[in-house]
Amino acid sequence: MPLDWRDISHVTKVDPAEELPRDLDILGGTDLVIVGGSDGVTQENSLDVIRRIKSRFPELPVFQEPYSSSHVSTATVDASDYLAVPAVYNGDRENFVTKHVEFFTEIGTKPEEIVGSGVPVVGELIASRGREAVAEVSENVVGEGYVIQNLDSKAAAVSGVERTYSPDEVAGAALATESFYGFPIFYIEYSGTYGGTADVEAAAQYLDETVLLYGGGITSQRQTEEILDAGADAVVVGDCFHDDPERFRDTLP
Ligand code: 1GP
Repeated sequence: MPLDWRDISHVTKVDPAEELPRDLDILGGTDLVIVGGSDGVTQENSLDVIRRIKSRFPELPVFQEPYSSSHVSTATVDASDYLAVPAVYNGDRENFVTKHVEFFTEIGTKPEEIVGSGVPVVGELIASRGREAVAEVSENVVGEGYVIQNLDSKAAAVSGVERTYSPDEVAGAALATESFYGFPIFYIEYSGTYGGTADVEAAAQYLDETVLLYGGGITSQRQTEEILDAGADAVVVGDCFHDDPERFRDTLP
């Protein structure tokens, strides 16, 4: 599914390890869903959530954002539109290099070497459907350059983040994304707390081709508008969707 980011200003992050609100209709106003969390995520709960959202809103783009390749299966790849893979600038080496090389090593491994080797997911895909399927998966992987700015968040803990970036460093990471690494998305992550506009403004000045996402602590339309006015292409709303579905409607622009 080709995406036009000009149509996307509100993204909902759905955590497959958490309860979904009883009434999924509240997703009617959002422009994209990212399925992912930082704790308790499995292949099974990811697939269940992706399917439930797709069966209610077949046209709504759904990204799966795993923190481990063990969350990904042939079925989750088929059910979602893109696989969004975070590369955490201020995380440890595991979360900027190691995981990704391992993942693409799985993708590139020859079928005969994979069958029976216990290599998860991608091996299964190659063995069952050939290399075209592998090319398809590779094309659907979207890299996200991430900066995690809330040290108390689970996201920081699982990514080995020990230090947040200053606005100048956020700007540097944004410029590196746009001009050097080439990830299509730059994501400022304040998961669980509202970070305000300083980092968004710092990053936005350097981003032209790259989509700028901000997530963290959004519970009102005023905050959504503030972040969009500061230069983000879209806000990402997570906790409020699970914790206060009525209030969630108010985060829509
Ligand atoms: C989390 O950026 C998202 O990955 C959204 O943050 O849960 O604080 O809304 P919240």
